[in-house]
Amino acid sequence: MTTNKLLTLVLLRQAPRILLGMKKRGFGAGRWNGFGGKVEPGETIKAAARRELLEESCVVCDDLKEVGLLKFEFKDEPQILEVHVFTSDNFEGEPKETEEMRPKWFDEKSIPFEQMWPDDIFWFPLLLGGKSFSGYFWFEGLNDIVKYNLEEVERIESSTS
Ligand code: 6U4
Repeated sequence: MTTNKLLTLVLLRQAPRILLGMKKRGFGAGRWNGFGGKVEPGETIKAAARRELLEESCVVCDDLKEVGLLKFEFKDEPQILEVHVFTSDNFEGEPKETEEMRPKWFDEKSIPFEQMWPDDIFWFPLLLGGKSFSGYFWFEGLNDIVKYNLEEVERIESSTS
């Protein structure tokens, strides 16, 4: 039986810049990514997104908008990762380096896709264009996408957030 593991991902924007963090340990270490992690039992997905952002970057954001729902399946792995993507341009505090992440602002025109998860290059243009999106990516290992679906949607229907 497959189960879904719920994860969050927050991309903060301050036009024309976007905040990424270099993941220093754990899943996806060595890649630039948004901030996020696992949803704890009893926690809403949005609350988890806010908490992980604060823990990993010291930034407070009470104005997160859910814009993406991405599912990742890895060959020979029963668990599907269900990543809820949020964005905001309204937050408080200066991003600070933590044990997990080294934050850095990037110009939206020079996003380091070659040092990011390989799916990001597909859905970032939708995020940057202010669209909502839903996607499914099938991986073989951590670097190769064997198949994917990605579509723009009206809004994210998320009963749990
Ligand atoms: P801990 O609790 O430190 O062991 P860890 O294994 O490091 O957790 P965690 O909780 O930081 O993982 O969550 C992984 C993060 O990576 C989440 O923010 C979701 C994000 N993520 C996972 N797969 C991704 C992918 N294919 N593309 C992407 N982000 C992804 O852009």
